Amino acid sequence: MKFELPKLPYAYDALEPFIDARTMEIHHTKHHQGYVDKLNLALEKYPELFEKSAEDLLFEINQIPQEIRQAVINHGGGHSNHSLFWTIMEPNGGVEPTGILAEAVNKEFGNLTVLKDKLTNAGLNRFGSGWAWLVVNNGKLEVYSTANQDSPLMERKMPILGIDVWEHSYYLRYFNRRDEYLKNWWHVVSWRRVEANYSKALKK
Ligand code: MN3
Repeated sequence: MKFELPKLPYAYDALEPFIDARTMEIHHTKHHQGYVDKLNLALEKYPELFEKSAEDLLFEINQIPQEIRQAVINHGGGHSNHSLFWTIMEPNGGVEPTGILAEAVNKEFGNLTVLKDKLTNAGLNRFGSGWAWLVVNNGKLEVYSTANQDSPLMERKMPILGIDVWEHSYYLRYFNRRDEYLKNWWHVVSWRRVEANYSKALKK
């Protein structure tokens, strides 16, 4: 089955004022849709690959035919990364985690503020376009960033939180001020969903 653009779990204006409605709409209907369309196009010659999820394609990236591998990295990555991104944001977000994620964060980073600073810096220091990530790597939490749409899944790391730092995710409201976007992004993070992703990632 061809890949499809997932519906947003909230309205385009739900994350205002931190992320504006116009940005959300263009980001979802143009950028994310573009990754979905180009992923579908790339797989046309290998229709058996439509049976896999984008996540499986990325996880087994070395088994993808050479001629479409970079397209799967770019557009499969774009599809997978954005599908995660929409779900780890929510209106009235920022409610701090209290369960197993909070425990792991305190153990590995000291406290949540340290983790947020690390993620913010990962996003700030990513030159050009890319993502800041909180991943589970061999059962442990890790912060890092990737360029372009490169997915942590290609390195066998399970992404549980990703912050899009491509300019298209903030330029209309914040212009060149990525630091301000990242500071405000914490108002929309859904730690509840990140925690659910964490508990799933531990089982893999
Ligand atoms: Mn994006």
